[in-house]
Amino acid sequence: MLPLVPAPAHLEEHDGPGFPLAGPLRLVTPDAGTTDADPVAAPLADLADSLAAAGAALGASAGAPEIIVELDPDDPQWVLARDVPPASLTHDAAALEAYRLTVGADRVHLLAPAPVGLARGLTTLVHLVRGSADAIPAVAISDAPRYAWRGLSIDIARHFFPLSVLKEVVDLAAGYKLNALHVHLTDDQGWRLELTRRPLLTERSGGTEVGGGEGGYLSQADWAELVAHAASRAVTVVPEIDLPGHTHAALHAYGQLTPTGEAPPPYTGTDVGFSQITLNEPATKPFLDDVLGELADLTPGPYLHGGGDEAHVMTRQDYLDVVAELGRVVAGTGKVLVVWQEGGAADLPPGSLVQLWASGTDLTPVLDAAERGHDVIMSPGNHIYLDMKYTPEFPLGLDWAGHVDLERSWSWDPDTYADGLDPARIRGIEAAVWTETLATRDDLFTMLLPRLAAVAEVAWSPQSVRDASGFAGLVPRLAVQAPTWRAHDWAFHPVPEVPWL
Ligand code: TNX
Repeated sequence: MLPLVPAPAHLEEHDGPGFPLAGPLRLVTPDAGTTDADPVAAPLADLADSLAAAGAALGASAGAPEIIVELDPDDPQWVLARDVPPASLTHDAAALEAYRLTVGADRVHLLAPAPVGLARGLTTLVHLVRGSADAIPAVAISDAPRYAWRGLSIDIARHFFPLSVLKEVVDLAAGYKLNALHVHLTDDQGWRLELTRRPLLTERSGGTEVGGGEGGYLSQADWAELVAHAASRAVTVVPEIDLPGHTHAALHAYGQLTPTGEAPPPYTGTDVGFSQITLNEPATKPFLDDVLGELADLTPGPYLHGGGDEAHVMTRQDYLDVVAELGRVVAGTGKVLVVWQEGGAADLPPGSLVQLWASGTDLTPVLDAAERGHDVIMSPGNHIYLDMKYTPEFPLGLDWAGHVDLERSWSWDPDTYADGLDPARIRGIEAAVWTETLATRDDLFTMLLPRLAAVAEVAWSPQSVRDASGFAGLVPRLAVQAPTWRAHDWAFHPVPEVPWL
């Protein structure tokens, strides 16, 4: 058993001695790892740390056992689209995340077509170092992701989580080869990103949250730091402004968005679906232009999430009109729109993505959008909503989508989940953690771990590899992750089915 989550696509274990971890070593790295903004820099630092912790002394000269980290874009074995630079989180970009790693007695050799592939391979190597006693077993790994979009959505609107926690969440996600952090920045209870074109959003709605706590918001400098930190681990940040429902915090800040012109008092409960903005108010279009325009300026990644969920009090026409307007505004910024599944019913710009979430409800908008050529992100609540309780008695979380125990988060196949959805339209999967009931960093990590690691395997590993492993095969690979989580002081739920180390 190799201590790897997610399981690699191809793995051969060889006889003979492995690579010794104690003693002098030589680490040979490419230029790709020399700047902080490079996705190789942070994983290389992790590798150096893990080797030092294992007792290796880096800096040996030629002749010592060596770890060679090397770019080789021209190897014909990589399946690459060579003419255009791929946009992030697309199939072409996923091909760059491939790598090959061979481990023998004298040499570890990591090869990839691009820095992002080296980043993923280094992550594997770090897991091998952490999980091995004296020597990394002799293996040959050839790996690439199943899905291009492998995300986590985190709600910082219901309860606010600051930059420091978000950076840790990036580190956790990247440690399991996830590549998208979707930040739910706005909701009825608060507005969490400073926008200079609309300063009242955070002045009036930055300091409110569920339960009447103090809330908070990300300054523009915080946002830039989060995006840069994510980039250093090859993670793309996808900001969400939830529209046209889930907008009470915006109405509280800018009363002219309401029919009466009056700003309502802040909302600190946990109901959903009661707020709306419509194109019937003349203030709405300028608001959308300002908010989405500035958000686009602040966000280097290609995607803007426009929400679109649970607009329960709107007429269908008002809803479709405002989502179509969202599409026009986002397209005008040059970004790609992502909407929750209900938005699939609207007229969306070509290339927009639709995010499935509500299991057991009407999936028609998703299926129709896919028929029209839109790709789909799979976030079925009954498998990968990590705000669902593990068990009926669990003190944290909700249960509207049922209970999501560890096995449930892992035992499903995105390609066959939704009847009638062409698997070719599935861009990837994204777990979500909503924070109505999660107020502290420990609450948050307790819900993420261990399930996020299991979800990351669903996102990365081929279904055939998971079928061969079975849930029983996942259990020991997860058990060995606990020391790393403890070292970071990340709380986790010690589910009894895993013999935690
Ligand atoms: C549904 S999922 C919501 C959120 C809630 C979540 C709680 C989605 C697009 N909307 O507003 O926080 O359920 O699980």
